[in-house]
Parts: sequence; structure tokens; C-alpha cells
Amino acid sequence: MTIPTPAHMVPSPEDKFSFGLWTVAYGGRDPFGEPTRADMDPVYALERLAGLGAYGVNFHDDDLVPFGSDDSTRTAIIERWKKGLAETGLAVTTATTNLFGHPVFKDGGFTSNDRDVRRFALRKVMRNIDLAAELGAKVYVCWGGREGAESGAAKDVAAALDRYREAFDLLGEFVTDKGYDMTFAIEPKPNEPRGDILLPTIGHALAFIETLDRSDLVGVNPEIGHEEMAGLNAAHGYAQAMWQGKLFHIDLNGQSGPRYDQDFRFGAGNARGAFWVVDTLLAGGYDGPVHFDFKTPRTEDDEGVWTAAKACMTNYLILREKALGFRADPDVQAALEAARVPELAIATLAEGEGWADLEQAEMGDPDVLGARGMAFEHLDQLALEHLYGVRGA
Ligand SMILES: [Mn+2]
Repeated sequence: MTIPTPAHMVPSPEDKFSFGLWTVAYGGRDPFGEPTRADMDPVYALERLAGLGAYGVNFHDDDLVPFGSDDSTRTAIIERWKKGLAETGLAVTTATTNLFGHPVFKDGGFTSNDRDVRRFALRKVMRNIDLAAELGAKVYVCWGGREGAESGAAKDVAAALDRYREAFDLLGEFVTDKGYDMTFAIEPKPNEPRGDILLPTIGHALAFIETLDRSDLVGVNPEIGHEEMAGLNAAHGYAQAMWQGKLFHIDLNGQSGPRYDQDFRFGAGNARGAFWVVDTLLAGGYDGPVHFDFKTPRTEDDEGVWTAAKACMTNYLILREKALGFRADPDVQAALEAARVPELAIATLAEGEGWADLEQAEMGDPDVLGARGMAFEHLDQLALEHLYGVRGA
């Protein structure tokens, strides 16, 4: 039996949903097994995604043009891709570079100990930025999947960060000199495929970005799964990135705690965490593409891929409705008040008050203050009742 999707849960291009070409084209290869699905034609991916109501796509250079293709093959593939984009009306929202698949990148791209590899990596990125700009992409995602180490002495972390900075300074100059309307978004990940990856969390990336010549051009692309692999709260990470004006792009998917990189469809895995991510994005006014970076499990056939892709969008629409319902509920507004949430927005010192005034001020009795309940359990239970579907729409 197929359960019909309510009409208001049907995705449309206005929702700005986008997918990486590598997500739907993932054939199921993992460290223990061969692919379970055939290679996917990128133009077929465009047709299916458009049919499901997606807005955009993005790609690694090698997703579209196989590594090592000669120039005439590359041109033919790109021309066919452009025709597919025009026919389906899908936008290219972002692009990125595969600096992890080929053996040349076994010790990284921008931070490989081998200088020749670093120079090769930068050229590969620059070439795909030219294509990304031509296709209208506004954000260039950088996941340093092989920038890291498995052992201590093998990587001089300070020197590696110098080279990482040199790479972003050069790329900032590249897009500025070329007049491209494009920013960069660093995607943090704690581990896998390297034992330890540089810039492992949103916080590491935000601190690194402040050291760059063109820090205004560089933000972050946090992925739910990567945060949860590290046992971190993804919603808090998204909130801080927005607070710092650095949430340039998002990768939504699902993960069940600190395991391997599961890349479940969005809304699977930690559903409660997904609810708070959507609530946080709405509260912060995130208005970029709502991008999914998931992988369909290798148990599925081609139809299973499209079931999972559609479910990413449906789950976002469900959680968006639930988050909006939660915020609009008068019981929730009263509970927020009772939990003193609005009080946190009031500055700790009054206007014109300084440390000397505080030093002289009458203080509350810590025993009385300590005895005040915060009423968080009631508030959180209301959130769960909205999420579980017994309250609101
Ligand atoms: Mn990702």
C-alpha cells in the first residue's frame, strides 16, 4: 500500500531543494563491498530530480567529467549537461572539487606534504571554479577530505594550516581577479576517510577563516552527519555559524550517533536533532539552497534512490511545518516565557551600567535563585508532542 503524500508536503522549486550529483548517483560502493547499482547518467539524474520538484543540483568536477578525460570529451560532456540543465530548468547552486578520490590525493590536496601535489590540486580547483562560474554557481564548497593524518609526526599541523591558508588566499584572489560572484564554504568533518582531518568542526573552521586575507569570501557548509559523528549538536553549530554571518551553505542528511559516516536521507537517524536543525534554520533566516548530502543505502535499486531523494524533501517539509507549528502554539509561547527564554535576549548589564555599578549593586540571594526551577522539561515535552504529531497541524 502506498501512503499518499499530503498536497502541501509535495516539494516545489520555490522550496529551493538541491542535491549533489554524487548523492543520487552513489552506486553503493563501501569499504567492504562493490557497488550494488549501475553508474548513473548525470542527465538522467537531472530529469529525475526535476520530476520530483527539486530546484537545483551541484557537483564535484569528477562527478560530471571523469578524472583524466581529454579536452574534447570534457567539452562534449559539459555541453550535454548544459542542455540537460536548460531542458529541466534546474539551477546549479554550488560546485566543489574532488580532491580525495585519485591516489594523487592520498595525503591531501591543499596540505599534502608533496608540494607538486598541492600545485596540482590548486589547478584542479581553479579549472572547476571557471566551469562553476560559467554555470552560475554562487558558492564553491571545499571539503578537505584527505587533509589530515593517521599518525603524529607525519603531519606538521602548523605548516599544514599555513598551506591551507595559502590555498584559500590564492583562491580568494582568483575569484576576485576574475570578477566571479562566488563565495567559498568549508565543510568540516572530524574523521573518515583520514584518521584525523584538519578543520574537524565548525568551530575550527570559523577560527581558521578569520586568519584569511579574504575572510569575507569564506564561510562554512556544515553537514548534520559530520557534526553528529563527533557527538556534537548540529543545530547549535548551525546557530553559531549564522550568528557569525558564516552559514554560506548547508548539507542536510541523517546520522545515528558516533558511527561511520552513514549519510542517511534527511530526517532519518536522529529525527529530534533534525527537527531542531530546521527550527534553527528558520529562526536564523537561512535563505540559501536547502541542500541534501545523503547516500541511498546499498540495499536499494534505482527506484529506491528516488524514493530516498523524495523523502529528504518530504521530511524537510514535514519538519518545517512542525517547527512553525511549535513556534506558533500559544502553549509553547507561555512555556518559553516560563523558561525565561526571552530574558536571555536582555543584556546582563543595564544601559550605561559598568563593572563599578555591578560591584555596588544589590545581589540576589543565591539560595533563592538556586531554588528557582527553569521549567525546561515542560517546554521540551511540548516540542516532542509537536514532533510526534499529537499537537499542532
Ligand atoms: Mn557533505
